[in-house]
Amino acid sequence: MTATTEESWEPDHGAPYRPVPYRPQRMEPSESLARSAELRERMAGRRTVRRFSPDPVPEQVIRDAIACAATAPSGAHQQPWTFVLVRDPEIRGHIRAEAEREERISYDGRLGEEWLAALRPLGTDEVKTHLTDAPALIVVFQQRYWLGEAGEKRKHYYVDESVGISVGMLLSALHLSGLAALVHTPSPMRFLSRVLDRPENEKAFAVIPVGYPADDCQVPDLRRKTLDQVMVEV
Ligand code: IYR
Repeated sequence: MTATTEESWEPDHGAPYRPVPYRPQRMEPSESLARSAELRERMAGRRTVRRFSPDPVPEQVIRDAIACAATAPSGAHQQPWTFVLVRDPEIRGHIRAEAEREERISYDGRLGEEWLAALRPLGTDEVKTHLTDAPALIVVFQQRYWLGEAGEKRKHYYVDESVGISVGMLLSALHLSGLAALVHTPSPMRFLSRVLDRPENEKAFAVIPVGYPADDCQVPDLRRKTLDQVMVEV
């Protein structure tokens, strides 16, 4: 399959959309069932990885995953996201140093005892080797508002929801393409705007190291809630 050719998009404030037909071919229920069962199993195999191999990953796979994430629905179709792909080892080192500085303060008590207790089973700490081991970081920014070239501002709606959905789609795309990832949320994340030189309307949402698990990678022996525990039928 060839890559989709894309036309660039700019917000056209207030202009109505032209309705166009949407009639995807309906899938046979048996085919749907085969696909949903396979997807369910593949998604159940996704694990958050904290120990990455430095081996490079095919850059196009990451680009495709970001393109998938950018198909997410968003409030008023404002698409309030920017995905910054960082491969440069020096910048990753810089991000790691700044993240660890903040995390050290967090783990030394800023999080509070209840939060630290909730994290203890996972064994996370302030050492963030994944930021320099993984060959790529995707730093996701939320566009808190739209900023025009002349400095005009417009509200964006449901930004947290929209960007959260797109990150979920990003993680699914990465996993289904064979790459491991971690959602890292150094807190506070303001340093990322400075290090990555992002405009004032953007706020960091998460840092997502991407790569292959290290050969000696281990993950916690955790279990997920069952379908019965998460789903209620009325
Ligand atoms: N942001 C910190 C702490 C942390 C918080 C939660 I909630 C986690 O699920 C994992 C970690 C860190 O990245 O270590």
